[in-house]
Amino acid sequence: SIDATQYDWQHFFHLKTIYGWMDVMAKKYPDLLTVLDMGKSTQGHAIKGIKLASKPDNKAIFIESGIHAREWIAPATATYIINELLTSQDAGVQKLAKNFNWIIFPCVNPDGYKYTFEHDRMWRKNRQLFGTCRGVDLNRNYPDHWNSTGSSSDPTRYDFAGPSAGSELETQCLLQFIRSNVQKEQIKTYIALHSYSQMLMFPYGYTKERVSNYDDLQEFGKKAAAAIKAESGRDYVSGSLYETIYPSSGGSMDWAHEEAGIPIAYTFELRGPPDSQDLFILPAVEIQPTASEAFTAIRTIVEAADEK
Ligand code: ING
Ligand code: ZN
Repeated sequence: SIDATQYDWQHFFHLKTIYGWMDVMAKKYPDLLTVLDMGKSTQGHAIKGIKLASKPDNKAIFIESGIHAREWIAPATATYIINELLTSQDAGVQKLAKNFNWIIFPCVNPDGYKYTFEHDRMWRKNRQLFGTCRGVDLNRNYPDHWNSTGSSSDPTRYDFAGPSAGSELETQCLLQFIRSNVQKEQIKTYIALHSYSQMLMFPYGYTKERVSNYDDLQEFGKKAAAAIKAESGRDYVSGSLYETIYPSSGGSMDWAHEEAGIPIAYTFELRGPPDSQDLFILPAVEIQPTASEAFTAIRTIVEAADEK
């Protein structure tokens, strides 16, 4: 275990270290950064995040990561983004930090994340008990067309939607946080980080019908993919989740767009490893370039939407 002051983007870190690092940064930047707590997980871990606010009346961008435990690159990317917003010398990044508020929760499934460090690297779900097995896929548990496609009613499955819509404490924490802050904080952009597949996806996941702002979301997504290509040479595909990866319902992004009314909503699938053994196990040397290109994509989307 390492000291939170030695946090970096060459290693993956335990939940405790990520939370410790956020506390260290909040102490270092007291005028800009506040540590937030959206409530407790099934096993009683706090779901902590940060708010970076230069001006109280800025519009806000919300970023959620780690809903799937084994996708370690997602929380690492979220902390990278926080760090860039606070420390970058790039004038464009400084402008984004000044003109938008950022609410970032790196680990919205803390029980699962902890479990992947201590017991099973490939665990995906939360750790809720169902008889002899465990876990709800939190990205199938949201109350929007819940369990209608691409999810399962079987608790032994990796994509178990849960016993009912919004049944899980982790889901309820996020629902309640967004519901009570979406207007107050003017949250206009919602980003969920996952791995792997190199995709920039927007609603819907549950149907092939097009969202009302499909053309805008496709345009911003294509611009973001082009910006990544220019930065790292990597190919990211942009499109609706349904047409890009696979139909699935009950995801956080569909809910954020449909019920919370957040117009700009994306789920990113970040890099997988170069050799396809265990596709969720990305070598730590890939953190920096992966996080950097993800942040480039977010910048591109936010700037393109702002210009409209
Ligand atoms: N992919 C996502 C998953 O939950 C997704 C894709 C996103 C589905 C949003 C539904 C809603 O399966 C990974 N790799 O987790
Ligand atoms: Zn995922």
